[in-house]
Amino acid sequence: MSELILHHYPASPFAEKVRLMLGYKKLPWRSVRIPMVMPKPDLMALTGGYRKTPVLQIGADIYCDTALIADALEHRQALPALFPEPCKGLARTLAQWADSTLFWAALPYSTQPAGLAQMFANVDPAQAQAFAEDRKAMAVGMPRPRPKDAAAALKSYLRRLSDMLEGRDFLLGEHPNIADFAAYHPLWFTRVQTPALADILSLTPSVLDWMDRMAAIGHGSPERMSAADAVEVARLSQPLPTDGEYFQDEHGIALGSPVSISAESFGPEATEGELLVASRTHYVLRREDARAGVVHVHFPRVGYALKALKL
Ligand SMILES: N[C@@H](CCC(=O)N[C@@H](CS)C(=O)NCC(=O)O)C(=O)O
Repeated sequence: MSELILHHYPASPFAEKVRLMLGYKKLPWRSVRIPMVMPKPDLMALTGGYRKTPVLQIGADIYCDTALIADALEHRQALPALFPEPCKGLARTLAQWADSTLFWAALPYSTQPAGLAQMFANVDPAQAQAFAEDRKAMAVGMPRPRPKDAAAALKSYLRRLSDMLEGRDFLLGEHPNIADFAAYHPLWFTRVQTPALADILSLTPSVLDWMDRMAAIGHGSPERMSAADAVEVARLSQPLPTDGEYFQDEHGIALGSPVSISAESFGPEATEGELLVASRTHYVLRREDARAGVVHVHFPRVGYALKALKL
């Protein structure tokens, strides 16, 4: 079986979500460090355009977005479950709220000037400037709350999480599930990357205790791999067969058509390829890359726009 290769960088909250899920399932994994800003040529060889962090590679199969990466990990190893019965619909929905609403309160709060100053304290100012410009371009068209409004929203959300933790160790019971991993990473960012602003978490001590329990899960023991070696793994691998996948046509686009897929918000960079799979939950594009060879790039349906390419 091909190794799990995570393309990520340490300060990425969405990557922290996946690192902990890998640790929770005790799955062995390889760690490839990617740049925090564009350009990302080695990642592009695999994804063909998608530039967000993290990306999971299994041989010549490339999984974009942590919602889909969670499904891929569950498929790889069912237990302990990220989507346990009977609350998997609730857990997925709570996770979606956390990855969007909670994340987009915690991030603007943490990246106000005092937080950015701490994040980039030991870094060349040109790098901090490049980061700010890169993220501004990614967030084009997105409303950004002012720090005080973000703080007010974040306090409300922390109280909601605190309410959920009354009488139990994790958000929906005695074990963590996808909702815990999704709610944890935006708060991890505030606590670990911008501690100057982390006092906000002390207002809800039960949330802090839960964060300690989540942190204790750990990342397992990843082994480093170079980006060039990861591209070579893709080149030497065959993508998994996709025949027999259910086809749900929402767009009037036949399988085999040239298409593009892009995130609906934050980071408009598209991946282009041949539509191989459009199941109820995900898409697979086939693309051929000069360095990586034939790769299959996987995206979730939710949050992504599928468009036919006019040739
Ligand atoms: N919906 C995506 C969001 C991923 C995301 O926004 N990641 C941030 C880092 S935490 C990002 O890509 N930032 C820009 C970059 O790393 O290039 C997911 O669940 O994977």
